[in-house]
Amino acid sequence: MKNIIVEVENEIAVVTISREKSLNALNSETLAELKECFENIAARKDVRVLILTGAGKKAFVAGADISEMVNATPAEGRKMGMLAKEAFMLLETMPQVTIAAVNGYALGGGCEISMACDIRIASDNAKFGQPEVGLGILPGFGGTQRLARLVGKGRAKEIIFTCDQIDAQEAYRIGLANKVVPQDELLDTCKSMAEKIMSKGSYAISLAKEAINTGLETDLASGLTLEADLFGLSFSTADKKEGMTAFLEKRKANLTDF
Ligand code: DAK
Repeated sequence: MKNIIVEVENEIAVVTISREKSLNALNSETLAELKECFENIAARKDVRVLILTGAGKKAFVAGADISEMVNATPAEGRKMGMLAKEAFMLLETMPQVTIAAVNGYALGGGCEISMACDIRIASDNAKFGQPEVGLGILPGFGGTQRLARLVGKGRAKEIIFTCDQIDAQEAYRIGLANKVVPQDELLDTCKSMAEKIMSKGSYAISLAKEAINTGLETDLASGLTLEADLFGLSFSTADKKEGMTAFLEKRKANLTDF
């Protein structure tokens, strides 16, 4: 792969978008590589957490690649949009837990790809924003949908309509970032959160992720029914037996299902 680096260690995949000269802007080639990478990781049993980050200390992802978009036809724009939609959906729905390590600018498509992750941890120099309407387009990689779901309709409209950049502390305050840490500690913080998550039942976590993601897109009664179904399914696992037996025997559980 030319534009991304994938490193797997201790069941954690660190995926680095590596186009530092253009602040890791997403061109079609990078989106295609991300799609392939997410497909591969989703099928792997030896990866339980994916951490997504950008190369360098300045940017996570400064958006879609403007130099590629400037002369794109509507058909090319649509193709790029579909590629991003497929890649982002894979990221959002994969059974693994996904953490965006936001190490600088997360603008436009950069903010949008971070929002397709389960959790966002920001470095203290991170800046989030949706500058698209200043370019004569609107957020098209899910920004109008995911931002409103994360921070509410009013705040999402303000961020999108004004193009204001939100610093890391403000992102934390409004629920866009889960945590803010010094830049030097960003990756280690993400990895220790990953380790904590991996010490729990990975299969149960994947079911909880599905219940949250799908449930939030439906009415409460249907969401609760889905939760009950997945709850029932969790009773079929070895982890459920081991987890409960370990509690009763006052020992640490060894949960292995995934
Ligand atoms: N695309 C291409 N190149 C970019 C870029 C981008 N998004 N952002 C930065 N660069 C490049 C700059 O052109 C510059 O290149 P050189 O001049 O060195 O060759 C290099 O990265 C360093 O950037 P700056 O010199 O500008 O650095 P500064 O520190 O002065 O400023 C900045 C940093 C992040 C504030 C600034 O670079 C900036 O404003 N960047 C653009 C941010 C932006 O507007 N992002 C949103 C892009 S629009 C679609 C759906 C969705 C989308 C597209 C299509 N479809 C459905 C089809 C998404 C759209 C977007 O994301």
